[in-house]
Amino acid sequence: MGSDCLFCRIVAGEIPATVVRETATTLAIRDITPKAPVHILVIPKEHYADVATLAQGDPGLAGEVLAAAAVVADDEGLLGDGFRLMFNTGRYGGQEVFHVHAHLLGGAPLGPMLA
Ligand code: DGP
Repeated sequence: MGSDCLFCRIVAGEIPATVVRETATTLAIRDITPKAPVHILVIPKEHYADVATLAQGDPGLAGEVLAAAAVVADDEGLLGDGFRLMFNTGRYGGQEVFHVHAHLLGGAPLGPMLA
């Protein structure tokens, strides 16, 4: 994808971000508009538009995103009280950035999902 994609540009180092974890295939960054005390985005470095495209195109990489999210949740001290991991997908899902990213949210009670 490249220059048109915000998260590809963050992966490339062209746009700054607060990186909390990096692997060969994934990057975890703090969300610029956090909706919880901990709000981190976990993305594959390779461009996939959304989680369905990623899971169908490279299920192994999808697993690496989940594994990275679990490590970050542990690093952030979220495993005891729990956290929310979610992928907004497509227009009805409220997705705004079309480079797949898992939202890792925690650090306070989040309430019911569809309140
Ligand atoms: P979504 O609606 O699921 O596509 O969420 C996109 C998220 O990306 C939203 O929570 C705000 C975040 N975001 C947007 N622009 C930037 C940016 O430049 N840097 C970082 N770190 N996060 C961003």
